[in-house]
Amino acid sequence: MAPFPGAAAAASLGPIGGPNAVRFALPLRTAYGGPKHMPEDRFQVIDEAAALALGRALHIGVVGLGQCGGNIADAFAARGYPAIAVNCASADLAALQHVPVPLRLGVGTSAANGSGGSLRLGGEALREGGDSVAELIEQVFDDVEIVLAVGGLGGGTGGNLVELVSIVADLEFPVIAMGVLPGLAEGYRLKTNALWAINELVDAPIDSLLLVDNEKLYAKHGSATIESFWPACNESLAAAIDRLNCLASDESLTSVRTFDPNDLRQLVRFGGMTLFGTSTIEGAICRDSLLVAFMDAINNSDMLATGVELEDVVVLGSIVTAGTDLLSQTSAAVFDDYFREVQLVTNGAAHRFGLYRRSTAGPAELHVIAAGLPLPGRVHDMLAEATAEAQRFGTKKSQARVRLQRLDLSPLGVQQEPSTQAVSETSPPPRPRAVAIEEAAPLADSEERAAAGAFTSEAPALDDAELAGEQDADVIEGLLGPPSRVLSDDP
Ligand SMILES: Nc1nc2c(ncn2[C@@H]2O[C@H](COP(=O)(O)OP(=O)(O)O)[C@@H](O)[C@H]2O)c(=O)[nH]1
Ligand SMILES: [Mg+2]
Repeated sequence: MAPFPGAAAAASLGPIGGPNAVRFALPLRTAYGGPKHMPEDRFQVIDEAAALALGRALHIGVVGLGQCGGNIADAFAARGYPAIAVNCASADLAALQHVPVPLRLGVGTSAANGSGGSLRLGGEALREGGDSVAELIEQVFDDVEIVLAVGGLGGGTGGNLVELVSIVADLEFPVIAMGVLPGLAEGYRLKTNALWAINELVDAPIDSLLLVDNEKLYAKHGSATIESFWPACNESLAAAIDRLNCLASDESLTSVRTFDPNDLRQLVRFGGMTLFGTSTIEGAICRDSLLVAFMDAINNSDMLATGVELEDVVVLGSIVTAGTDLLSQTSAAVFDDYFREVQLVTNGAAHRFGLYRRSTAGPAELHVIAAGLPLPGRVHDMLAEATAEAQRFGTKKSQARVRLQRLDLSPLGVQQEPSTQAVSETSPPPRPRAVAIEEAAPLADSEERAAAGAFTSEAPALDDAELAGEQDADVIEGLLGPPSRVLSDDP
């Protein structure tokens, strides 16, 4: 499916530096080690990729915070959207493929190190680099009318999305905050960060809140390989938003009832939480099949956090795309009936409608955008999960044996001199003395050692995006007790 004219060209854009790379009118500023101050002139993104973005209904600029935010910004950059990545971890910035190098901004004094899951460290880095972030946004988002600010809310960096949002709002851009929620298994530290971040966003100067649910993304893309998993998630997220944003410019669609840019603009700026989804209309287009698809799009989003009451929807848009065959069998009264039903189930939400004839075959589709919503049930469930997990961990920690226990090696014939020092509660145990293991044959090579579980220096290659947050949280938890801003620092 070609979502917009030139989509193929956008898709073919290689990594930065490739033949179609985004070009800049100015010398490139590297994320680290580059000039401290931005050049006076504006960066001019003059590539065809940027021009493609202008074919959309809304001129959206994306700023990604932290690893997750940067990766999602990268997926938008691949589609030609102007996109900036802000992070205090240089490795995360270096791993991006499509955000132009000059638009990857390192913040914080310990720039190379990241925030290690700490909201406090991430927040300090972002405040310290706030002026550079503002400067870059101003220089790059010349034609942008609305900014999508995105971060993984469980992250020490991305969890400070409210700071980024404030920077963007101070520049007088309307801003949609897109927060990514941790999945069910990501642990209470990440969930606690995310819940804190949501509370901050509730009071922030945002035009609307989008909540991506990683649990949904695990379900949708969990069979992808570990390396392709996040790219697949982020691409499908960017594709879904881009799809809504270019309905009007899709050459395979002909308008029967136009859903114009202003309809979209008003919906995404309405306030509260915004939810969108697409559902297939099974069989013929009739009142019931439309209504089923409508409910499905709102209740079963495959990406966003769900758990809202239909009667909480304040404004909504629905857009139907269908082939000529299906449309020629559908009476106008069907849509009228559908509007009435939606009126009933939403208790009177304002409804904007679009209908497009498709030149391609296949079942009809319904795209729904609902706005003005309260925080979804998923967030309330997460609060309950995090509370239970924190209590469980607290109990475990209080019962855990702090001291490691020595092994009894006598069955191996290993004699070990008994320690002469008494081990008290307060003094650390004495260092074990080296003992001669005369009977044991030396292990021949590293493979044998590995098989015996000895001295393997290589950790299994785990995707740091997958695991770092959780591991960091656990390590920090074990070492220091909960350092979270929520639990112990200034809230
Ligand atoms: N959807 C999505 N989630 C991600 C991605 N990378 C990390 N996450 C999630 O984002 C949250 C924060 O992690 P991370 O972005 O690494 O933290 P930060 O760099 O400190 O902001 C966690 O819940 C991760 O599972 C990504 O590329 N896509
Ligand atoms: Mg990370």
